[in-house]
Amino acid sequence: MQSVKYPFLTKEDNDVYKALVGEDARERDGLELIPSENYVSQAVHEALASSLTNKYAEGYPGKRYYGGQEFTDAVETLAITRAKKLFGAGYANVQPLGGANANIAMYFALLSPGDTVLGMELSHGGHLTHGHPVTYLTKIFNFVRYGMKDIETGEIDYEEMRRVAREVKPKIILAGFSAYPRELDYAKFVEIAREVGAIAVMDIAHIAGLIAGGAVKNPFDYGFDIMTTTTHKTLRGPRGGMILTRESEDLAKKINKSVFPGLQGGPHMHNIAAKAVAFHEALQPSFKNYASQIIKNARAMAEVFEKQGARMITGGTSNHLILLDAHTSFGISGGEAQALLDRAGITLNKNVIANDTRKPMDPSGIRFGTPALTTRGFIEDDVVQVATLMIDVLTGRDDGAVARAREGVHALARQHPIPSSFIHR
Ligand code: DSN
Repeated sequence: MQSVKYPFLTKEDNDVYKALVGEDARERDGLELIPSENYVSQAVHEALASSLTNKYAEGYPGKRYYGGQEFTDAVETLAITRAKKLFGAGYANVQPLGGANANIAMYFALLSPGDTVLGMELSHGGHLTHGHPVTYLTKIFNFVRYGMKDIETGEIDYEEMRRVAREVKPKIILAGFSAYPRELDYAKFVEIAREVGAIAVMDIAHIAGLIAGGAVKNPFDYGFDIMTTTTHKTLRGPRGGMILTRESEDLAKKINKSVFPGLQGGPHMHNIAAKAVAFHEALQPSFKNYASQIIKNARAMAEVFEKQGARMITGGTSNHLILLDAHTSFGISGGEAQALLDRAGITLNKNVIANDTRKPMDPSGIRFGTPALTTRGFIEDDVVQVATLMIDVLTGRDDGAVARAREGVHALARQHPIPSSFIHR
């Protein structure tokens, strides 16, 4: 029997109810290719809906400002212990409300106003919180850039990075990205950081699940000092952030002070409970298969676009995402490609590419990936069909092409329902 979703909302707030069932249907009937999105498990949903949302818990386990902390301490300690095990970390702070908060707390823990951070050029795949001029961070800290030497292969210009690092003496060398499809040379980053006396930090938000599942390298194994992350992307947890410290107790203490009371107030304990659940799931052997299948699927999609002669930034992918130059490949902007595919039930996002000739609000690129489809059980043959449907839409571009693709999308969605343990009830 079909369980009744939202039994109280149907009676008490029909407007919100309608929006929620609409989103449920969108997620169920369409194909989610935004590479930073995923489906959380029923167990994670249950933790998110728990009574811990009612509780204030400023402080850390065993050291809180308010009473009644028996169960908040239990879930936060579980989340910390599991996070440390997943990533081989000495210390974990699981309280950041998101990836931006995690990065801001990390900067304020390690820097004084005016200090320099050497981070990845944003149009080469970096992130807003790595020092985009629209963020307040640039009013306080000085951000300088490294980038790719060769956009067609994705090779980072490490020698230029070393030269700039020697010149500007950054306090932090920041690795990590939100739109870069290759692995970084972690040993090189650490070597340069040590040479100039910088702290090596990696923002692993996009690939945290791939690291946890052993499908890509772990920057801690190469000597990175700190890793920041979100918990809701490939790691498949609730929305939120986390900061991991490899071994320095001194750095970990600074991070804790910076998160609370420096930046945030009461931690969202229902969310921390959900993080603990997600970390438990990521520690299971099946998560390794999930992580490696994400990459196999992304590669299979890239091969289809390669055969089509499409231009992918860095020439393909070694992780979960593909950054495709829609303008060169199909003669349309990233925004037009996103809108066309949206109509067919395929969700992805327009994205700036390196040396983009178009404006950020309607850039040349589209960014897509396989974490959410892989949770639905898609394997290589299935994602090849998705890529083919995408090409049909991007080359056809008329109502007929969109309608035909929409049928194909619905058929694939029906063949791969969101697993029952991942449906929100
Ligand atoms: N918004 C995230 C992404 O899509 O990559 C990064 O913050």
